[in-house]
Amino acid sequence: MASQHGDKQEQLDGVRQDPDGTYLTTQQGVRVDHTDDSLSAGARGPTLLEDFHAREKITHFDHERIPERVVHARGAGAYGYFEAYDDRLADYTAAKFLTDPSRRTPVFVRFSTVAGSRGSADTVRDVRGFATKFYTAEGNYDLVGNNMPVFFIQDGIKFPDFVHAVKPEPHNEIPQAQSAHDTLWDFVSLQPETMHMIMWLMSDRALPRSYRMMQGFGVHTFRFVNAEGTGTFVKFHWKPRLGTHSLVWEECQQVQGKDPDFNRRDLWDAIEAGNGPEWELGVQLVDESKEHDFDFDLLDATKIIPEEEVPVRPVGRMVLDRNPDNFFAETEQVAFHTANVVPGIDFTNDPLLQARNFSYLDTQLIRLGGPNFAHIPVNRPVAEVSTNQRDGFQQQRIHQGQTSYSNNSLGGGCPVIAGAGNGAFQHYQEKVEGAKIRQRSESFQNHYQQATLFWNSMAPWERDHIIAAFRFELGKVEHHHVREAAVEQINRVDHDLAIAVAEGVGVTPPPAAAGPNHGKHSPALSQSHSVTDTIATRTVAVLVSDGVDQAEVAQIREALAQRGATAEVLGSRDGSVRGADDSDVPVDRAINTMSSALYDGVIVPGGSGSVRALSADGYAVHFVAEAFKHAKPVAASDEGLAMLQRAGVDKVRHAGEGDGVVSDKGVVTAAATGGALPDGFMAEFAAVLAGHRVWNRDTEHVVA
Ligand code: HDE
Repeated sequence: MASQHGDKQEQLDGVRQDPDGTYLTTQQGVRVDHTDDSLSAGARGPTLLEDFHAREKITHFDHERIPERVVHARGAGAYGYFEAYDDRLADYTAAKFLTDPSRRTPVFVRFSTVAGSRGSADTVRDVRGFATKFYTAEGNYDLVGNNMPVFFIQDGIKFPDFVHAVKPEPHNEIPQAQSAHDTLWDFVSLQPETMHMIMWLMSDRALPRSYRMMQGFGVHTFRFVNAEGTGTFVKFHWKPRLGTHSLVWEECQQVQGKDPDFNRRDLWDAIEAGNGPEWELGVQLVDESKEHDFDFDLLDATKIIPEEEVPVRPVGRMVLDRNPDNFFAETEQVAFHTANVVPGIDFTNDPLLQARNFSYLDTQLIRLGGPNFAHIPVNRPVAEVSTNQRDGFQQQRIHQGQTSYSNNSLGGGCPVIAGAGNGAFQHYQEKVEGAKIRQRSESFQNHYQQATLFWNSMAPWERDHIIAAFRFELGKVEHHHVREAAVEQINRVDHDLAIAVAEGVGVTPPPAAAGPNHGKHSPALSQSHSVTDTIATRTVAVLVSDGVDQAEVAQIREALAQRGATAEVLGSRDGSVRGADDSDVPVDRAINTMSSALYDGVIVPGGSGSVRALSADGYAVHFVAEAFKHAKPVAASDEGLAMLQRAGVDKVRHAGEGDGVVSDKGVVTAAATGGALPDGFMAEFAAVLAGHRVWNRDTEHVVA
């Protein structure tokens, strides 16, 4: 039976519990008449042991916590579905969910940061996890990826070393959710295979504007296997419909205080508003005969296959459209595992992947308390499960019958063993030989070429951000020799980059390049080539006070709503302000509770009283100045132009009387509007907003 989107939700309906209309009971179902005072011997006397309700309530509370994930502890998840575009991949894989366009396969996706603990902030400089569980009709398939296509290390045996280095330092547990500290950079400078991933980590990819606006990658080279048993190497890519966009670092740091749940809230709100995010799944396919045709090893997870060499082939799309009902039950208890594969998808000998295939099952045993975690509702397949596995903590099934072994005659031979003809997983028959040794392959030794490729492929503004990131990170390193060693590694990536970093962190710049820059580019790596044709789901702040031109506010709201974006009216006070015509203009939030860092752009409408009040309000002035500094679209009309002057947004051209709409470096203005925004004002603002940020502003104004 083909699995449909609803199946997983129907299954979950069986365990969902709504307290509406119920009486409070104990875990045993006994109704309780009082839950505010313990049973005691006299109103001021000792509490009695026989108070079963108090004991149960406190005991359960005492045991509410489970270990957080050793990495990727902080995350947010949602349900949705995946559907393949067509059956063309059937030549390569027997995986039905990728080749049967009539199926809607349910999914659960969890996004995460890596280094921070469960209570840390969202907008840290870090890799983001992008893990997808496909509840296919043939069993669960987990694609446990990241938002960067490579990894820090090549062999899983180094993972504990790497994670110990990046996590808070062991003696004082400082710093939380930061890579800017001595142990990480000490590790990096002594482990050159990290350099490619370090370039990604120092880039804006580490600061996603939204989980909905980041790519996902399977990272490893996996193997497709078709119905005939023929293998093809495959790399998985997720591309977001809304484009790949990032915050700027200063903004991230502010958001950590103003709204530590920024990315989590954004995902939740978008789904609640019916704007379920969408990604396209793509694959890069490499014929087995071409395994050795590259200047890197396909089994090395610190390398990409440049998209210009092997194009990404679109396969299908995924939409997330339902938030979980309960964070702990679903998002916290979901258990991903790279070894959860279905017929048609298999592994390669990538030594990082091999270690992962051990680690994920192992970690669930401690995290979820025993071997029955697959019975937890979010982890349950929609495919039929029938094993001979029995007992264990928290067994949730009641297995009937006398037998729990194969082969048996007493149970009629059930469960029966399937063959290839009725859907059994067939391991790819790879021929392997070799001596038993501990040795990194020669073909894994080139650690810098793709780090340089990444650097070469960046737009000038992306390079500025990378330099600033290195300077920030190494600037936090206390040991001078660690800074020096890191700069020495950077010099092997690119000499100019090394000089720029060294100069910012008090290290003597390397006198010469460690080798020539190969000069190769891969345009697909730059975020400047991402989607810029939509403002759907963007949020724009509209600053108002008493006397604001109410008609302009209405026009702004309308124009943004038409394009799928939202205006949030921020007032000098909450509730409402008075319009120029004395009408009530509703306010969504008070300015002083928010920050420009939480918005994609800002507009100051006209109205002399309003602009006079805003110009005298430090929060409002700072709001505009900061949005400009963070390269965001800024717009003002009529008297609102004075606010731009006040905020120091004065080195761009502003509209004068009779100019109509002027747009200069993302600052959109119109003068003497007479209370109605001229045609084209909001269209121009929307066009700038669709570009996400205005990176060609004078760099002296823009923060990296
Ligand atoms: Fe993970 N990783 N990992 N990892 N990883 C975990 O599993 C591990 C690696 C990734 O939302 C853990 O259930 C080892 C690469 C994601 O629940 C653990 C190695 C990539 C998530 C683990 C790696 C990832 C995890 C911690 C090196 C990108 C979060 C809790 C051999 C392709 C999944 C858990 C979620 C989580 C081990 C490397 C992605 C300990 C040993 C490479 C997205 O099992």
